[in-house]
Amino acid sequence: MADTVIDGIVTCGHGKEFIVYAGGVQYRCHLRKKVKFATDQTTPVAVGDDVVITVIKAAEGVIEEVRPRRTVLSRPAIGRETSEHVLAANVDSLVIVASVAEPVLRPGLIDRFLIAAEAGHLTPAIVINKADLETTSETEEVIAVYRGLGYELFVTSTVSGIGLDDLRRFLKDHRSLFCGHSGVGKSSLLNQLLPGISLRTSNVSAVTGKGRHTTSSMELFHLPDGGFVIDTPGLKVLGLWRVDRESLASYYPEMEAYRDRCRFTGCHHLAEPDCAVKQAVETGHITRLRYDNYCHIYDSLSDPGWS
Ligand SMILES: Nc1nc2c(ncn2[C@@H]2O[C@H](COP(=O)(O)OP(=O)(O)OP(=O)(O)O)[C@@H](O)[C@H]2O)c(=O)[nH]1
Ligand SMILES: [Mg+2]
Ligand SMILES: [Zn+2]
Repeated sequence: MADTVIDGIVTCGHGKEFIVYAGGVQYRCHLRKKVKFATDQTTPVAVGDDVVITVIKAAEGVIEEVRPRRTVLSRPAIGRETSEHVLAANVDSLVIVASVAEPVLRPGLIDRFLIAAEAGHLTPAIVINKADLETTSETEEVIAVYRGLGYELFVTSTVSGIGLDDLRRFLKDHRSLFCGHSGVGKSSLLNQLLPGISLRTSNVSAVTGKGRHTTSSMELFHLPDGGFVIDTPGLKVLGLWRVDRESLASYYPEMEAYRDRCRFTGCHHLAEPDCAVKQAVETGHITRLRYDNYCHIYDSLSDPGWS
């Protein structure tokens, strides 16, 4: 009997083994050698990849081919910065989750995810979760700044239920990936947004105020009306793939608008004299919050060992 060859989507990966969902069935698959060595990336197959598999047993197969990726969420491979690590493929929306408190809101990570989304052709959205906790003026500022820049931003709480209907509507028919620090409530949100799933969640440590890295690997969940959502383990930092000091400002649209008015072409908007961007920060046309994030990320890009 001829082998059955079918199309599927990678929903989960553990070491050399991948789960591929095809025609309503989950297949445990390994990779054909030619797929493994087809690229110089550390991730020849990523969650979200459209693949072709040969079925070898009832629920077992071999990945024969990876279809071209429409979008990628990438970072430099840890310990091998010249190699691309594709965190997920073919995702339309990157849902960047932060929380009002526990853990504290760090807008620097939001910017890193916004940059990675743009670089990989994903549309970003921001979720500020745990709205039931006491909100500080810094949090209010973050919400105002990103809304002011035109980003879709949802304020949510899995405790009070605020914002969940809007977020559910946003996810409908989309392919989304939830990302952010550990403990911000990514899995808790998905438990409420997706019918019939029950992901493990756990408390933020009272001692460190940090999440406990409860989710340990990525997992893809289909939505009832089409599309999917991927839950991911919390990240402390996100290294930026193919973003360097020269190109960083191009990811800050509000800074790009002033670039031609700087005295020097190729101005980095740091110590240079007559910098229109710095003047715009002084006059409040560019927010200090975003400019500071830019400066921090710029500094981090100097260290070749950084990831
Ligand atoms: N007060 C409050 N607590 C929440 C809310 N959402 C989640 N939590 C709590 O926050 C803690 C962490 O939630 P998780 O869903 O495990 O967080 P996560 O982002 O998936 O964390 P990792 O899997 O480690 O990346 C749990 O104790 C949740 O009950 C919320 O809206 N308000
Ligand atoms: Mg989780
Ligand atoms: Zn400048």
